Amino acid sequence: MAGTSNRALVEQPVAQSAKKSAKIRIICQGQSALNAMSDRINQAMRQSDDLMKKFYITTPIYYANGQPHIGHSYTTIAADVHARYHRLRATPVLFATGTDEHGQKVAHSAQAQGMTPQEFVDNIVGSFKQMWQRLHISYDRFIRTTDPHHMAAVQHIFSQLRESGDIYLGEYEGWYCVPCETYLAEVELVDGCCPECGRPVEQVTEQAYFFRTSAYTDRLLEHIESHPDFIQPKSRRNEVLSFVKEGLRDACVSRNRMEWDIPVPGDESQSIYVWFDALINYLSQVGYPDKLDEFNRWWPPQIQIVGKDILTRFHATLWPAMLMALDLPLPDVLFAHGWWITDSGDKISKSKGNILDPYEVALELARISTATTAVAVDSLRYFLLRQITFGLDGSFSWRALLARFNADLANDLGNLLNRTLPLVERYLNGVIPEPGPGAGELSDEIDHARTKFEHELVHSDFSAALTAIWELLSSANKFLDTRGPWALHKDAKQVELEAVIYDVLDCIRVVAIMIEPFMPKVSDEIWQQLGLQSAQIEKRWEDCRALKLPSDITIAPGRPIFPRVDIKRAMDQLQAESEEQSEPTAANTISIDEFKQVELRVGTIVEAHRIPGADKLLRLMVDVGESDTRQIVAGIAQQFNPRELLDVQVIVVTNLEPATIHGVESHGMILAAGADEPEALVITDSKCPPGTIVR
Ligand code: ME8
Repeated sequence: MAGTSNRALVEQPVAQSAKKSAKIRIICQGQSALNAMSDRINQAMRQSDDLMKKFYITTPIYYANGQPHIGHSYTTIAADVHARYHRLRATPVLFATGTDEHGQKVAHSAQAQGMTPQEFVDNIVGSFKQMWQRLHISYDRFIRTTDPHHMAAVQHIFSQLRESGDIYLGEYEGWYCVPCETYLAEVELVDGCCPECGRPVEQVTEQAYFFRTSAYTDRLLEHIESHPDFIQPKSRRNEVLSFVKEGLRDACVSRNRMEWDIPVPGDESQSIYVWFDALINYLSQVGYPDKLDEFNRWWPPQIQIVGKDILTRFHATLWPAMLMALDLPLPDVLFAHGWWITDSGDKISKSKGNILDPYEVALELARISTATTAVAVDSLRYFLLRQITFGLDGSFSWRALLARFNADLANDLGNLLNRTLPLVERYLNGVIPEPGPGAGELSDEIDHARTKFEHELVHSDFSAALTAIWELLSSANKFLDTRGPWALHKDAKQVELEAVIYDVLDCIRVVAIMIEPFMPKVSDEIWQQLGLQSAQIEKRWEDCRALKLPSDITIAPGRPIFPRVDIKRAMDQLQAESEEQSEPTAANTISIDEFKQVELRVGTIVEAHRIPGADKLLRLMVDVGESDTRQIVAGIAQQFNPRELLDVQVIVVTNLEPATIHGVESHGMILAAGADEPEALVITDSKCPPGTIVR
């Protein structure tokens, strides 16, 4: 018997839509209570599905300024699990994702690669779509902020809010982080730099439009307090509550005109702030403002999943305030998950240059394990959502991935299938038997697993939902061991033998349905091996109950889905390969792509100072274009007099990680010739505008 939940009394909502669904009180006292709970959850889910008749889920739209990585994939896989689960429940689903394509970041990256912004974003969008296909993401809609209907929606909303007085013209004075495209208050800076990316910020004073977020402070507070499930998990809700209680500041929603943006309607001197533009994607992708039938069909989202980085300042404040100003309902749930971080605790991100490509990881796992690529991708999906409780941070490790692969996938799941199918072939001519009397012994365990799974998924606790399935697998494995079909066969107890084999196959069927949202291809493969694919049996959530396995179907065993990995050998091999890769090649060459990662620009030295106590160093202020004047520390004090350097045009590595040298921050490097000591500066032979790209 599977154990009961260790929570004595749990009061939880039963569906995403907290407003619309009833709350039920669950008292876990034993199996009968669990069954009752299951029925009530299902009834409430059905009622709530009926009420909702739809499940609209979104991911953030990712910046189109770099390749998709494991962080983006994490959010998107999580959303995919919800979407697939609701489709299994026969609820109409709209799962939307997309790309955020405007702004200086994108324009800079395009320029650095010698492309037009349009060419650049088209290319990145291709990479995102390819990644989602490779990771078995079943999105329904992919929005691009450069889509004409989206741009029209943004301008429409901007005008509407200007007319209603929610947007007004004022003067912005303060700090701006160019890479994050974020205006920041003095108190938010960390050591004078952006709290998000750690890079220097610019001081700006400009006329700009403001959105009256402050006017919505009280309403938002009231909404969060009266909707306990609106912001999840709880820890994030508390953070947001304290942020809102301090009073919201009006948000600057335009800035001086840039080259790659949506202009403010009727004021071509201003661009619409990228976050205002980006958040509107959630509305425009369901037809707002002109396709109202479609919009009314889907709005509001049942859940919006974002990373914790973009919750408090954007999704939990600016966004709901915008919706309130538009008089639109707020999303039912905003869930902010944690970060995948490196072993040293850094967030994995484009700006930190430490990204991990999930497809590369899957290919490597396929190579190490000899599983198919599709299975390796699903295994990675499983790992990402099983390993870390959704909401917390986690660090990726190969050892942990391989351990899960062996223990959970190869042993618990794979072995159950690999042990059972040969029994069907050996004792039952490869045909699924009738359940017969005595079958259904795993029925309680199945009900328990399903109930727990549903309950955990409602709260996006993917890891706990998977644990529920694995508890069922463990029961099934134990059942097979203790009921020993081998002995039953020897004793010629055919009826019992058939019942035992039927129960285990039935349980594998249920598991195949339950893992579908997480591992769709593995689920298909199990379905296929059970013979249910050829028999054209559909996977439906309502069939996650005992004794629903059809009989008289011929199974179709295949090769083991999860071949076991020798972890020690694999780790040694990975270690050796990574050492090999980090050694310079014989010719000491780098690829053109590696070279393209170095951003070189023409910079004009506008100030040069000696650094007290450092006789080799100069502190330079270098204009690298687009209002970016960098402080750079250069080891050239013994060769050059600061005064000689004024107005000299040098070549600057502009995307070098900031460093502190002799207590002075340095944001870039200037190129100089000379093996040990700089002998000559690399300069331009004619005047170029600062910021000109060097290729
Ligand atoms: O913020 N761990 O786009 P973005 C987990 N365009 N998740 C991570 C992650 C990590 N290390 N790194 C990124 C933007 N993510 C805006 C969004 S929405 C209207 C506009 C995921 O490309 C996580 O979901 O920087 C995070 O919120 C998102 O990618 C940020 O993606």
